[in-house]
Amino acid sequence: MKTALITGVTGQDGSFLAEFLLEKGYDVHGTIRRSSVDFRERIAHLEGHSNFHLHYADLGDSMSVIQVLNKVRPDEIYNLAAQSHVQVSFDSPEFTADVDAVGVLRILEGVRQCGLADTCRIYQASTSELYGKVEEVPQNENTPFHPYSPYAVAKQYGFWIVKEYREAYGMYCCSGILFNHESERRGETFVTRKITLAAARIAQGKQDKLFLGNLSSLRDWGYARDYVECMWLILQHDTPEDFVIATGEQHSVREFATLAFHNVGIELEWSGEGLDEKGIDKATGKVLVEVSPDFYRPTDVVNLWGDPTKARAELGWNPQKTSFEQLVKIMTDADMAKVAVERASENVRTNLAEFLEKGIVK
Ligand code: NAP
Ligand code: F7E
Repeated sequence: MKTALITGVTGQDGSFLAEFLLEKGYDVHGTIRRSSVDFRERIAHLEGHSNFHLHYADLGDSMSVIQVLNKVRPDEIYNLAAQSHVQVSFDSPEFTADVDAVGVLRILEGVRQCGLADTCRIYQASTSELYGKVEEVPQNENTPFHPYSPYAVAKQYGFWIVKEYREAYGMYCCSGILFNHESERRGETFVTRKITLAAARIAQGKQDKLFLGNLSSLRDWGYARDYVECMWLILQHDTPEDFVIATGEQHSVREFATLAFHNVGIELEWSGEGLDEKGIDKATGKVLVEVSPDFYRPTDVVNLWGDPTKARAELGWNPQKTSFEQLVKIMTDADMAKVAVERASENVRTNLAEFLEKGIVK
């Protein structure tokens, strides 16, 4: 039985990867952080599984990293932990650099200090944000980097330090350059989930309007469940190499919103430009989507489009397993159900309060 350590197991990708590795028969260890509110929703269903174990560690704290490495002595490490929100990286650039850049070094050096350099394979969660202000479209493994946010600059250090440890010490460590991947477990402030949740709430009368930033931004969006398979495939490859993981298809934020609202029964039409652009409900004429400068970034990456040729050829990975339309449907269906459950429990609470007031229940 192989042993895997996943940093960032409570995140979107970490939770899918833990499920995937458990199904493959791995002993899976994940790192968690202490917080005043326990937020383990994405992995709650795995707790209690005999091959699933949690350990406290923070990528900003070398001692905790070394401690967990020594205890677990993994065959494979998936370093997914990061401050992963690009807009937040403009507000917390130093924290982002510490975790997303130096944190990677702490893992690599920790592996060496614990005498695991010859046996342990390391996957680093790299990102299409490295291409940033893109120098070529679509982007592949040879496209030059031009990081365009504090997040991307930190991840660029992570990418190069992994390459350095591979070349300097012959370690099996590599980066997956993953393009945006989404799911029903995506954090609620990333644009896709923000849209599907708002569409569901608007359709069920729980929200009036959605405010977004740059509607013309283009992304290559895939399904996170498909992408974690690739992380594993990268570590099973004969030689440690870096791979672009993407669908090879590109869509705008506006297209994503149009489709998400369509899925909840609302047809949007767009009118105006820039900050004045609005998404209007064709049936009622009501403005449902507006643009707010609050969601614009000091520098924004607007043209990401990946070329997954190498991953398809060398890893046998299928980049088109889940289509864009299926992805948006999975997310809108899940959010419609979530909002319906929330409404039902609100109704139960309201009815109970009314019954208590009227003395119907005591
Ligand atoms: P996510 O949902 O934001 O999860 C991030 C994880 O990192 C969480 O488990 C978080 O723990 C943990 N974390 C944050 N700071 C930490 C620290 N100082 N020490 C230890 N753990 C820490 O991100 P994701 O979407 O799953 O992405 C996974 C990785 O892939 C990230 O490195 C991200 O940058 C990268 N990536 C993501 C995408 C994408 O489209 N999703 C694309 C390319 C690359 P808490 O739950 O305690 O906050
Ligand atoms: O933004 C635009 C925004 O925050 C996508 C992370 O997983 O993928 C993710 O980073 C685009 C940007 O993701 C809103 O300006 C418009 O152009 O969903 P996002 P991201 O910045 O691409 C990469 C690959 C990672 O590595 C990251 O970890 O959408 N946009 N309006 C908006 N974005 C947000 N968040 N909110 C809006 O209202």
